[in-house]
Amino acid sequence: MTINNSDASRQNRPSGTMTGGRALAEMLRLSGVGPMFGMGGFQLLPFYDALGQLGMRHFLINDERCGAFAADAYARVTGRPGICDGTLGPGATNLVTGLIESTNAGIPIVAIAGDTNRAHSWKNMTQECRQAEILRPAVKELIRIEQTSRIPELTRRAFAVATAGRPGPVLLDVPEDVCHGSHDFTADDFAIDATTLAAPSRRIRPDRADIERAARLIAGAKRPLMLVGGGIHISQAYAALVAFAEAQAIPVAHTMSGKGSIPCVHALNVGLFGRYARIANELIEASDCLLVVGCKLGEIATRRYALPPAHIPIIHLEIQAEEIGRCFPAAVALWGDARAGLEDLAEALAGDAGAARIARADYLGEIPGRMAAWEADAAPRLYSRDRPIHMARLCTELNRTLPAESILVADGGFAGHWTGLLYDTKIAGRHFIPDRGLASIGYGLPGGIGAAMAAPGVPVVAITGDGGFNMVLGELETARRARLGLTIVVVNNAASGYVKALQHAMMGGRYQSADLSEMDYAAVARAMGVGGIRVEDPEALGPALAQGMAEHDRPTVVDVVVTRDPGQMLPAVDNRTVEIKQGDRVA
Ligand SMILES: Cc1ncc(C[n+]2csc(CCOP(=O)(O)OP(=O)(O)O)c2C)c(N)n1
Ligand SMILES: [Mg+2]
Repeated sequence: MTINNSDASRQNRPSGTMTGGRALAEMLRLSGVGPMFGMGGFQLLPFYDALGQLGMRHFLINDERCGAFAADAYARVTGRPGICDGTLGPGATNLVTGLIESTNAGIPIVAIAGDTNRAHSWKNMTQECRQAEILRPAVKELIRIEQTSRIPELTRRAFAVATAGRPGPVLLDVPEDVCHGSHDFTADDFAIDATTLAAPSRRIRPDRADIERAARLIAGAKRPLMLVGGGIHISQAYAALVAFAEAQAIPVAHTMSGKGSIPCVHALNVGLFGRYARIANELIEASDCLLVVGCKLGEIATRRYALPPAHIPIIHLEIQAEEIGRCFPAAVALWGDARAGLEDLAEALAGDAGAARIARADYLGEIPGRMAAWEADAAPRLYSRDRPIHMARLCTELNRTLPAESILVADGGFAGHWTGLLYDTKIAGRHFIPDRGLASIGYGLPGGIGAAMAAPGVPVVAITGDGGFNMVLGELETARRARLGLTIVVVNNAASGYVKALQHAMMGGRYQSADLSEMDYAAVARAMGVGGIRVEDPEALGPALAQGMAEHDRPTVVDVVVTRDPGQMLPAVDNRTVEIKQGDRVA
């Protein structure tokens, strides 16, 4: 452990008698955390009081789930653990959905839950529930703090776990008496391990012999292809990825989480693969070697495990050893950090790079033609003048209007799938943030709040379905109070659209519990004291987005009236050609 023993850090450390809540706040202060999101209660009162006294930024959220979502997005943008909290019982259980998102997506979080006073636990205390058992499988690690004196040590441990290996959320479960109780601390108690304050805290390199085997396989491949996921972002392997791809002339396809691993506009980026794709699925079928990096090869990425074909050898570079071979056998398993592994592969293949580029020139030469054919086919939708507005046109306008450094946060419904397929990031990095860990609807707005706080001065746009927006509407109040210049695009189809589209495709158009009221979310926004623009004409999209992004201290809702036709909702290039066989999941 590298304890930060610099003079500045030592002088900053508190000492003396203080409450557990104060000690927790002091540890977070010394750890340099960003804004925190939560809703208070009796158990954590000393913690809240200390936050105020220490001048730390903490935002009251209207639903703890949204606090967890906001912390998740904050962590994705900064790489530093996001912080959220909830009171015992309902506060703690409301955190579950958000924390599972972070667990599944590998995002570092330190979450805090108050718990009952142990002098009275299990006597029907108000709001008491078996929260530790409920939360334990939702997080990477749950740490129950049993002694006030151990708060600094166990907070240090929470950061260490959150940022090590595959990052994830850690829940500190703090009984009321531990938080309210006092202890005489020394300055040394408040040591900080500076190496654990951002993920990844440590990098492990794949085994040398495995790198050599992988390098031989790649060297012999005529049509190698990289399939990358969110692990590139977690590892911040951007430079290593683009350098390797360019040196070896290997195209890159990505999952929704992996978008932005290399810029979407890069010549080697062949777009999304899996359930929805431009040309990447065809390239997978025709490949003779797949290098999978930081990607779980889960259901959506593999069209429910139908891709890739079994005969194509897979090299799987992954930080979590047991994920390798879980869904598809790996010809070569590379256990390690994405950046380190790509650097090692590049080095192992450096001598052959020139010859590889010449040998693969024709292969790479296919890509522009394939992309152009795809785009010609998709053009009527990408540039559609339809009213209600076509989703593809909305994506085109996002591509035209959002500047390179902006961040698009995409909610779990169609908003995420359409933009996953059609939104183009212009630079590498976390400029597209979908909640694919658990794919809950309702992430868009609170995720936008977290991202906007993480990147002040950068335009942040959150795109969400009307159903997802309804779920978390109260957070518009949070965004207003926080004076965030966040733009929220509501995909207003007056429906739980994904469900409706599936019922259209698979249930003969019998719609059940799939319709929402016709609403004017711009008017709702204005009534809540924030900006609201209703857009029904596709030509008005660009100016509305620009107006939203020009606001710096209040949010703007851009309510976009999109198609109500469930036959036009699925993000395939051509919705009319969906073929359904018994038992198929078409989308
Ligand atoms: C919490 C949660 N409940 C249910 C679902 C299943 N689901 C996926 S998309 C979708 C439709 C959501 O409607 P909306 O947010 O309006 O998006 P649309 O599909 O209409 O664009 C639903 C219900 C989910 N992803 N998350
Ligand atoms: Mg909808």
